[in-house]
Amino acid sequence: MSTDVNALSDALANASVAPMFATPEPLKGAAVVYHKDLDGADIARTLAKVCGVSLTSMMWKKYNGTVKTSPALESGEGESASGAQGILDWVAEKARDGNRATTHPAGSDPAMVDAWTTFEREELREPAFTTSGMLGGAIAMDEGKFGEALEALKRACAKVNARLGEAKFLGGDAPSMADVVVAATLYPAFAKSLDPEARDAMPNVVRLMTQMAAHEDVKSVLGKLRMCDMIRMPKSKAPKASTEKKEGEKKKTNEAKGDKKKETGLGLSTKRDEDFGAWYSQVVVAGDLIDYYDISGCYILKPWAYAQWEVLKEFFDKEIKALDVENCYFPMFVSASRLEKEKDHIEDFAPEVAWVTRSGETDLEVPIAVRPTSETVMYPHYAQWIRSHRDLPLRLNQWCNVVRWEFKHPTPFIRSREFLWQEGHTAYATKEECDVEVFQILDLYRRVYEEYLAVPVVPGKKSEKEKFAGGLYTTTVEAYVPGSGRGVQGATSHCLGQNFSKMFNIEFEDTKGGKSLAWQNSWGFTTRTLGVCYMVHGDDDGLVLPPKVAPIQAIVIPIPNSKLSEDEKKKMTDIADGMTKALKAAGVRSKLDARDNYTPGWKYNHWELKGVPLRVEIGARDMENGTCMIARRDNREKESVSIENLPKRVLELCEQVQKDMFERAKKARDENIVKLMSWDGFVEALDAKKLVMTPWCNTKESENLVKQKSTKESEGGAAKTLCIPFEQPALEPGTKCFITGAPAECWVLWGRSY
Ligand code: 87F
Repeated sequence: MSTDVNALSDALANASVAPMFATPEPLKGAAVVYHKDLDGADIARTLAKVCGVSLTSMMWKKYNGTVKTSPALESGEGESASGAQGILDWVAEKARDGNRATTHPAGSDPAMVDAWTTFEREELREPAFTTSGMLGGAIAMDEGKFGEALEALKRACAKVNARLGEAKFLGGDAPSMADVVVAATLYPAFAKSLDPEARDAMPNVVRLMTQMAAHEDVKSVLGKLRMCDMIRMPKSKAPKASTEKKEGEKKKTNEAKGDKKKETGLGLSTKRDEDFGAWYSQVVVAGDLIDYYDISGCYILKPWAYAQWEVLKEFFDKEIKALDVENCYFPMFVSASRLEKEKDHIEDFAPEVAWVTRSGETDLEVPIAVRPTSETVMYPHYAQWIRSHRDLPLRLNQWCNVVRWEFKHPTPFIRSREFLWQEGHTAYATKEECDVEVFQILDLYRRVYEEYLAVPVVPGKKSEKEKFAGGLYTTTVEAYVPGSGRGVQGATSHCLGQNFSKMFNIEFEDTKGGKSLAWQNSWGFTTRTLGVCYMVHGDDDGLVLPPKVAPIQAIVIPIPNSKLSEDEKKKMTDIADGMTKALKAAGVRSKLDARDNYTPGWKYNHWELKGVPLRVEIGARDMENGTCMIARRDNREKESVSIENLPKRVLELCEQVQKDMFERAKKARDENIVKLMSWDGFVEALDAKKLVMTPWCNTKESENLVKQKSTKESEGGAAKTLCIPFEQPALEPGTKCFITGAPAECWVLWGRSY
């Protein structure tokens, strides 16, 4: 085809000129491209439009030429080309020969432009088309292939992103052919398969896309750029009773894991260590914890998650009652005058407050806020209730929801716009009493994480910059997520000092008849705790729940085979039922899964995804021997046990699993905290997903400096102080702050964080 380019050139009609591109020489003649939807002709059509090559678009059914593949092109001179690439090549050549200033604008490196168009063809196009095609229904969904394509797409985008980091456009300062083809290719991928989390990782590509999408000629061919808010997988077909059963009977026992997944259609398509964010998004849905809702940042907590929240709630509720804290409930609405009373407290948070401004069609006379926390809701009433030292201490807690209209990327459990929590608000006559309570509560938070969720935490004090601005000091338990390398604030217990009592006039007559301001604390933990647990323990097969919070600790699954008579099958179910009852009687949260419309393989996957710690299987051989099998979710070990000993062994294993999970998480955490004495290696350590302990001068300026430098020196984002751990390594006299060189006051823990 290349030999006839000049002839074709002559045959092309005058063409419009893209305003943001160098003006091409008008080309003469015309060509028609016949295409179906989603067949790749978009790239050629866009390039043609932008570069002023006249290309008319016709639907495939109008085509009466000889080639079989869509799209196809015919020029006025009888020239033809077929297939997306063939047509793109033709257009590119046409544009290039007609006006090289457009495809390779002045100031660009021609080799670079060509390299990026080759890259588009060889690395970007296939995964972009596969993912958006599968999600859009044009290509049959194959979850394995989809996962691979999505990974490849992200890798390719990462390359584009890295290149754009140094340049305005792929070819240099002006948009070139490479920018057009890359943008056109990514258009459907941005609409369907690159969700906000994926896009967060490629800010330069997003910039290129929005720039290109603003281009009139691009818009006229490709339309408005739509960005997907989440990947919507086509609904997987629920296993049909009859076919599932037949498959199960056809297959003998112990299918290989891969086969099992194929058979059941269950399983995660993204591996945790390949794309942590995507893995987490999948695991919380596949693990039956949440469902998405039609308001961004709001999630449905399904029974499987809510039951875990209830376990934590029950523990904590009992413990605080033992400390004489009483439960109560305050309204969820707060007036502007009260909310804004404590200026320091609200200043930073104001943008996140949600307001009710209307009822029906009528605007409210004064808008009311939805509680983001209840200090300002409760304290005006504390002022009324507290008159004398005899009214103290006042120790109240409420279990409720709060709303914070976050603008950062939402993540189920970790950052949502509405969440559940407990908030404790106490008032004492003295600071000493407050101090004691702050630490009692912090230790309960530590226990929630370590004893229940099997997640190790670092208890410590927040820096001045990171503490709750309305209070005196903030204590925290900080967890670590190895998969993302981020720290996460687990829960906080604040001493508020007398700041709020001053503002809200919480005054009491002391023992000597004088007036004193109350000393106050507030403390809270949220449903985030659960998200941390899922992130820390989950694996490529789904959730891994610690026994202490698992709503079902042991799932009992009978494995009948096709040789068994109906009577024998019934007998097996009865035995399994008896085993379940014995487990329940021993205090094990257990359940029998005797559903006959699912195969054992399907059930294994199902309960694995949900993270059930122990699976108890009983097969035909077991039935003869009076035994059963126990399989651990956390390390996949299996053991045979007599049915008689089952409850005792399951109880032992629950303890063992709980302990092992904690130890494993602790080891992973400890291995990922590095000590550094200077800035050298700081960003490298963060990039290697580590937390960093350093000697520190304990000043806000140094924290700002670290924020600045870590942002500049890496694309992974800023680091901040997580806490000043209460357990401090020895600080040799004369040790200098790692960043300012001033005398160090303490060790501090740094990290990127949620
Ligand atoms: C968002 C909007 C408005 C956090 C907010 O930590 C106000 C706030 O006050 C706000 N986000 N906070 C701090 C909450 C402090 C404190 N409250 C009681 C707790 C634990 C429970």
